[in-house]
Amino acid sequence: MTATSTTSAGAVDYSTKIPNNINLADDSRVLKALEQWHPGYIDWWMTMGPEGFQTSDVYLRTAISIDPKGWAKFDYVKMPEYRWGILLAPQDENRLVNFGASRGEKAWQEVPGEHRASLRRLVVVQGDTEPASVEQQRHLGTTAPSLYDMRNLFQVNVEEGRHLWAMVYLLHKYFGKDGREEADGLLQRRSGDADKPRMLGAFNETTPDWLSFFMFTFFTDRDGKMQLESLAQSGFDPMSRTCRFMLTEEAHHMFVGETGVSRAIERTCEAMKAAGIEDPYDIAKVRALGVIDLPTIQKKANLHFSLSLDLFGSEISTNAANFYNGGLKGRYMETKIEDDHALTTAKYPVLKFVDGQIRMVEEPALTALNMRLRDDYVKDCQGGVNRWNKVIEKAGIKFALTLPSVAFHRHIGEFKGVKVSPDGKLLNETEWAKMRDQWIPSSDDGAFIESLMQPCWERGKYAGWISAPKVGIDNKGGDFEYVKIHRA
Ligand code: BYC
Ligand code: FE
Ligand code: FE
Repeated sequence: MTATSTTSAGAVDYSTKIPNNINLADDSRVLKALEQWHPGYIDWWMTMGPEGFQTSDVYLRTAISIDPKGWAKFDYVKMPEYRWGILLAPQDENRLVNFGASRGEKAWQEVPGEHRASLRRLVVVQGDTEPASVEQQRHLGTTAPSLYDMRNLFQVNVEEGRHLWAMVYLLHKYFGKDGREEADGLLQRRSGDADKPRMLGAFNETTPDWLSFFMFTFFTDRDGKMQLESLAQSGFDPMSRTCRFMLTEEAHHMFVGETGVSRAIERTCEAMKAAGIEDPYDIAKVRALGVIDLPTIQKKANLHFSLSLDLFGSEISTNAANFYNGGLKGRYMETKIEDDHALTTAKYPVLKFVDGQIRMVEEPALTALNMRLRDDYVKDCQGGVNRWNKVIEKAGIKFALTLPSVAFHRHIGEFKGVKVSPDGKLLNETEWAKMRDQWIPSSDDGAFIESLMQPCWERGKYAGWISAPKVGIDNKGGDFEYVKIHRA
């Protein structure tokens, strides 16, 4: 890798311990703070990162520039030696605060005092999810269905690690002593820990198998995309710049999820066809083929969709209103929307639980911003589901995956505490208990999927429940040795 001493034209300086494109060498205070944080990070990575593969050589991409064209370089890397760095999209001198009460001001290069606590909160919540996902996924390497998939898992993991670095940089650079404390806290909480859990619900759930991993990267990384898109609108320019670069990495995570589920579906349909099974609900027969039946794939989608919806917070939120009014967190595609960007009088329809009924209610748009972002998210999810259904349709099988009602299986917001079916009907506890296992993976479903999770680490081979990808990574074939396994 060539080291560059300047950081012009988006190039990343790899000559320093912490690669960056922000002239960190000239900012000795922050450099020192990050160098002090680094060993704790490596410690965390070694104990909570991919278990059993820390000495393997993984064909990873590393960012060498933030130039949209050709920013990545591929090579074999041992994960603990991955060059996690600080990469920000270029600064635009003319950028403005584009929404809220300060609309029209020059974008802030420092944290406005009155927004300090809110901004720090947003940075910490965002930062907390990144290591959480690595922790959730740490056992998956052992059951990888191919070297290709294993490599994709590890690519996602190192990039989530870098996303943590991105938020830690903001904390160290802009939030002083309490920023440093928060940065340390990010290495102390643990996904699923009873005493020190991660901050948001979905990040304390387990990711027990590869279908869950693909659903997670499809549904939950997509929440990541939506949240980063709204933070990329921030009037606090360093936040915007760092999120903009993170979004370029996020695209690959969602690709891994969408194609992973798609390949599982494809393999199931193919096996059903070959065995002459027409009925997708003939679950015993389908499972006997060693593939995941489509109704179980639907259940996994129901689970991960509902958990991910919880990540948007309450439908009606004064936090969201304050974040927007303060110019800290915008809407998806904020600058493309044609309105006053202040939302002082606008209304927005919100699905609520009122008088024992599920109803659409007009609410002030400002407090309904979580709902709005969630609506944009649901649309984005639907596109992927439609592409999955094309695979099923092409195989000539009569089955379609659907997104459940947004009121189904919720733990945050309007619908927490009520039982609702995937098609949006209110249920009593008895009705719910009777149907639950038809809608959300049961322990039997989990055990069946687990039985399929046999490692398949031979070059060019794929586990029986998933088809080979259409194309490899970096123009390599499906039989490329994406991971050279040296077990620790
Ligand atoms: N679990 O006003 P409310 C990603 C709390 S994923 C637990 O309704 P608000 C990634 C809330 O904090 C993207 N607690 O919500 C993906 C608040 O507590 P306080 C991560 C929750 O504040 C895959 C209270 O309930 N980024 O990047 O409008 C792999 C009332 O909250 C939850 C972000 O989330 C929950 N689900 O919105 C790797 C962006 N929901 O303050 C990475 C930054 C709410 O009263 N975060 N609460 O103690 C935010 O914008 C907001 O914090 C939220 C919540 C959207 C999460
Ligand atoms: Fe991330
Ligand atoms: Fe991600």
